[in-house]
Amino acid sequence: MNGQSWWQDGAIYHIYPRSFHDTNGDGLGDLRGITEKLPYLQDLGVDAIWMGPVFLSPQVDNGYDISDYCDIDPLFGTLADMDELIEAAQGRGIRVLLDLVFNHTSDLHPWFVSSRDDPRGPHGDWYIWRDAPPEGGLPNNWRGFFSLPAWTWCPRRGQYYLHLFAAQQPDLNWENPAVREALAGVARFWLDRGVDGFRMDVINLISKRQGLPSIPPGESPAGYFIDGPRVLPWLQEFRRDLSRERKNHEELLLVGETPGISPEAARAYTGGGPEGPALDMVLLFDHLAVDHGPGGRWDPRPLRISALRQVTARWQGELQEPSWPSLYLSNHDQPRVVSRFGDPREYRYESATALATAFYLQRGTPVIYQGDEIAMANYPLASPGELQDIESINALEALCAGGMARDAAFERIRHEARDNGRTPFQWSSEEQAGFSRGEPWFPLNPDYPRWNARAQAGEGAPGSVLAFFRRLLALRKGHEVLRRGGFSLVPVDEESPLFGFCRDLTPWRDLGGEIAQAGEGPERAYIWVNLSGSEERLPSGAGGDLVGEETALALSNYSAPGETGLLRPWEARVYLRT
Ligand code: ISL
Ligand code: CA
Repeated sequence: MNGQSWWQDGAIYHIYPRSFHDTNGDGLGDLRGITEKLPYLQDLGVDAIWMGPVFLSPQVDNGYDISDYCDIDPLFGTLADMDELIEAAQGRGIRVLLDLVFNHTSDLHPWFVSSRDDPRGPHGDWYIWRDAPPEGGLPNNWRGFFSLPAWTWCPRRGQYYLHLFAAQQPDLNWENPAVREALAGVARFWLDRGVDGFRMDVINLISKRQGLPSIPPGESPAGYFIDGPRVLPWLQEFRRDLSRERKNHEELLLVGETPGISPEAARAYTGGGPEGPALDMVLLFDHLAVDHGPGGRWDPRPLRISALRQVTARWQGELQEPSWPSLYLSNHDQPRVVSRFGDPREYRYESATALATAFYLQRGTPVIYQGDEIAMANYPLASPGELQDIESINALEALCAGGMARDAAFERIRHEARDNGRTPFQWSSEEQAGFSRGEPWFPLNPDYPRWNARAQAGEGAPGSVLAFFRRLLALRKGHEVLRRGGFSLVPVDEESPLFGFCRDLTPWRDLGGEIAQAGEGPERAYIWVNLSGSEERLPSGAGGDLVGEETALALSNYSAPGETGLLRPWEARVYLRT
């Protein structure tokens, strides 16, 4: 429930379990590995962990294809390991969020097996089945997220089934109340074991337009399978269901992962109502499209900083009270942010810390992806054979099938491949970076001897991104204006690489344009970040000249003091007026 909630004050750390820490030498991170590293996370200053799916799964999509929601995959450990992790984390003041993948199951889930084998049985209607159209072809023209048509023929049942992801990830039929009840039961199972909330995978895809009509050419899937008609009532029902049974239900955190979401839908899902919001936050995607060309994700372009400013101002403006934004720069589906928006060669420390300052001090809850706090970079993918992720492999094939030469296609894929951000965590300069005693499931980034957590551990370690993250999170925690204050972007020239904004405790006022002006307030913060490798002068007027007069420098990613109105390459400064 919005208001005075722990997650608005806190920060979330996103763990990709198979790549975090391996304790039994099988090359895959595990639950015990997370438990072992809790002191590291406590030191960093995070308030919750969200871990990717660790449930029983054939691992076609690294755990996003679940065959039993209420059991742990032996790859990661046991239910007892999970209980231990929950207790140990909470004992250190760290809450635990699980990843619920409720749009689809694995095709090996007993529900799907039963649905496939017995159309008239108890699960016959639990998935989305359609007859082959008499005129041939597929039931409609929907294409899924993994470069595939969204339908697969099932000879056994003699029908097609819908899947917005891999064929091994059939979509559940949420129209059936028994499905919704079963899923709520799964959530209750985990709440009873003590977890504090959930990240809900692609939750705005659960409702499909009635009749499943084809999408007219040129139209977006919005309203067809994105933000469909019943997402909101179903989520409200889900929240009600969980809240009824939970004593401290206002503490329960529900975060929706919502690709392609519209501002209206985002406000509807998070915007309150008599029983509180359906979701507390949503994970947005527009800021991760600012380096995409017209061909989308597989058409990478240089970062457009003006677009980043625009998208930020737009969504900060859209998600006013009672909505609350989440702030993230990368995750297990994205390339590493320092490689993508920063300069990993010349200014790795500076650009990693600058980007963190520009994002995590906006209004909202930081969601930090494992490894970003030590500036982990993209894996140097050299050939298609190194790709392991189903999305990239399918996309490569699709580009080639469309007539692109294989080399050219791979060149596009390697920038954005999800594998980039999935390499094992770099704990130390020891063998296998201290990640595992065995052979890791995916090779380590060869830069680990220099870029690892141990090398950055000391408070005074020069060029320590980790130490900077600690200071950043502590600063946010220590100042109400950085947690609760309103946000206004400071205008700069279109071509400027500067990213500047003000946080202010007076209520946000829309002055009609992209920019709202900060009002009078007891506490105010100015954040200025240079997203380039050249020196940049702060603009005069509109905030730039306020810096330094009545304000004090509270944080900077350079140790030597600089000139007041001039930012050095990738310099980030936080000024506070108290
Ligand atoms: O990021 C993406 C598009 O830009 C997609 O790769 C991603 O599949 C989409 O955002 C949904 O992601 C979530 O659901 C998928 C799973 O593969 C992702 O790992 C998960 O985060 C299907 O469950
Ligand atoms: Ca292991």
